[in-house]
Amino acid sequence: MRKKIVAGNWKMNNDLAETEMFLVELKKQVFPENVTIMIAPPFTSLNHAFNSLREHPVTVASQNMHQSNEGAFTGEISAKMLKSIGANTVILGHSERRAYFMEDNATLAEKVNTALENEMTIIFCIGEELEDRRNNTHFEIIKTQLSEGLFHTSNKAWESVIIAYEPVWAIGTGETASPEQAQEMHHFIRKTIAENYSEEIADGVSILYGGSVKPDNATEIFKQPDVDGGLIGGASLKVASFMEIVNAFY
Ligand code: G2H
Repeated sequence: MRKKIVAGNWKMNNDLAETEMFLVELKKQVFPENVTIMIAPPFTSLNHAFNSLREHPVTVASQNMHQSNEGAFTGEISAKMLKSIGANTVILGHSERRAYFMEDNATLAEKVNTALENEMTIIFCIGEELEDRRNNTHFEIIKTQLSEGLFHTSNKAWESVIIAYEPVWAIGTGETASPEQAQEMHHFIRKTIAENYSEEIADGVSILYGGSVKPDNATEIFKQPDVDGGLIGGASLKVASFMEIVNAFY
């Protein structure tokens, strides 16, 4: 049975006081046992969130990290720093990192290696742009992102990898991939993993959908056989809508 996961990617939202308000509300909730819940606050709130949620079944993840373990990289955060505050999970390759911070597949492959060396769990994001879908190159783009960023890893690495498929054209736009489009791509991703590793590995990997998931579309998306949950941006910022999505598995 694959893990069902709902992860909230806060992006550059919520200062410390807002984080605290969110956490107070979150800790009042009843969490379903069959869903792994994650939140990825900004760096300034990570330590507080981790300490606050110690007794609660919520994983606190980082939105990014640098590929080097230490050094002269002003403004960056290392895996060791994250682990020292209890953040053992990291989102890598989000399309906003790729687009605005020039993270290419080669850099992401290095980040993947560093995360694995540091025994971290990775939420590896992939997704095509609107142009790619219009040109019918979306499958090719996804295959390249996987092979250049991730497929150099060992079989064992897949115990620590979660994939998030986020079509760029659906991110923060209110536009969502249809459940059928999501299923089609998730199935393709799983098949590609099977071809490069094994059926067993592909069957075990959780593949999350991301891109304007909201309480009113989550159930239809999560119903798809190859969709194992979601990476949620805007709708994860309020506990009420986040929990509706957490409870959207039928
Ligand atoms: C995609 C998603 C979270 P949103 O970036 O990673 O954000 O749900 O706001 O589209």
